[in-house]
Formats: sequence, structure tokens, C-alpha cells
Amino acid sequence: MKTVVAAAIVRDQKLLLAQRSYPDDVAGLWELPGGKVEDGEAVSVALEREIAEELSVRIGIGRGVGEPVVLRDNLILVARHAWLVEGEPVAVEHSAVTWVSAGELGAMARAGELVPADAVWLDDLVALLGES
Ligand code: 9L3
Ligand code: MG
Repeated sequence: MKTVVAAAIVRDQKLLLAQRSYPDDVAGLWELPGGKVEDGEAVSVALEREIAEELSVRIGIGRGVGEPVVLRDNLILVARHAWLVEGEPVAVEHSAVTWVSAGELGAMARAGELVPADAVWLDDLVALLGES
């Protein structure tokens, strides 16, 4: 079992979403950015590395958000609360990045614009935006 870790990066009560460019079945849908934890790598170290690679920013990392989600191919997906420490996000591997309010996130979920795995966390993400 491998772990995939994703960042719920929040600023000014908005959540950062990144638009996937691959694979075909999810290209165009929006996700919390992140990627696979390498063997022997701490989850938080993996998330800092993935976000630096994908968005060219440094983040601080907090608590877990939502329940782990089992993905199809022996992968478990987890999310962590995060915030920007240095830089402005750039879509290096994604098609685009955007900041959304809780209301906008809900509308995107209802429209099927989120990757299915992340859509499970809608209520948790809305709650996180309410706290921040
Ligand atoms: N995945 C799902 N939701 C996410 C992320 C970051 C990743 N928020 C899934 C997509 C792939 C797998 O995890 O099946 C590995 O992610 P990546 O390395 O392609 O980003
Ligand atoms: Mg990724």
C-alpha cells in the first residue's frame, strides 16, 4: 500500500485548487495538489516536496483533513491543512491554479468539477474554510 498526500492550502478563507492535466479520465478536473510518498519518506516531507515541485512554493503543514480515501490502485489518499510560507503558486504540472471560497467549492462539487477522490472531503474542506 502506497500513500498519496494532498495539500488543502488555505489563504483568506479560500482554498487553492489545481486543475489536473493528466490522465485523460481526470484531466480538466480540479484537485488538492500533491503526490506519492516515496519509500521511507515522512508524509509531511513528501507533501513539502510535491508542492515545491508542482507549484513552486514553500508551505507550512498542519493537521489532517477528512478521512483517508482508498484509491483504486492500492493507493491511500490523505489530506493535510497547509498554508503558504514563501512564493505564489504557479501551475508547473497542472493546467491552472485557482483560489475558491466555500460557496464556490460547493458549486464545483455539485457540477462534478472536482476529482472524485477529493470530492469526498467537501464537508471537511468547507469546515476548514470556516475556521480559517
Ligand atoms: N490523486 C487524487 N487526488 C489528489 C491527488 C494529489 C492525487 N488530490 C490521485 C491521482 C493519482 C494518484 O493519486 O491516481 C497519484 O497522484 P499524482 O502523483 O498523479 O499527483
Ligand atoms: Mg501530483
